[in-house]
Amino acid sequence: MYTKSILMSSLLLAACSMAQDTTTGSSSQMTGPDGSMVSVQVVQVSNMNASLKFYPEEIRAEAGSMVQFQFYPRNHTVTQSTFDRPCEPINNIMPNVTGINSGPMPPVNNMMKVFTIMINDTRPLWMYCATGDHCEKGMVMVINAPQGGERTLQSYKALAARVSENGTTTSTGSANGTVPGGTTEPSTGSASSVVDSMVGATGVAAALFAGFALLL
Ligand SMILES: [Cu+2]
Repeated sequence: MYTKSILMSSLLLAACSMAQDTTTGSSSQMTGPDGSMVSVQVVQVSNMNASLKFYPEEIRAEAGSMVQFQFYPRNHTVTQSTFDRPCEPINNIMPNVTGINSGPMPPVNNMMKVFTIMINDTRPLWMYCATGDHCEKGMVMVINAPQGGERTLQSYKALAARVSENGTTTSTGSANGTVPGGTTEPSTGSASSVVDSMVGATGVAAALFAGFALLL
């Protein structure tokens, strides 16, 4: 019924007491095991109209906070790329980076799937949907975009749109390990880690409860 594609983060939430807010881009608070509050921001992946967008498309997330992607029908993914190569998994470009990748998240029995990541630091996380041509059509978002400079959501989206024009779409299983010069992306490690990936019943609160119950 659910897929739980990993894994413990360093944070194990024993109890969650939260004020649920279902509005787009909302932030909820959860109580961690040490009693401190953990912030959880929600990003909608598509919506009830099946639009090819994230809501919101740009957020800032502090280190130690969490971001939960909530998947609306149809099948979408949340996949990390580099800024320079949108629509391509970051580990195709940088083999030493695992990268965030939810994999396909189709709805099951009309239940919403969620995918939650822990933000480990505030380096940029450029994200896209790897389903079909969704990325090229603008289904991209960024967490902690650089302040100032040219690496903006708009330029990332423009690069993504050019992928289809060039016909150089993502190749799966690529052995290409070339790291393009001049990149400012992290060369090692990841700015975030996956907390959980599963089907939730009704929104963030239930989803988080379900997820953490699985960990106990
Ligand atoms: Cu999509």
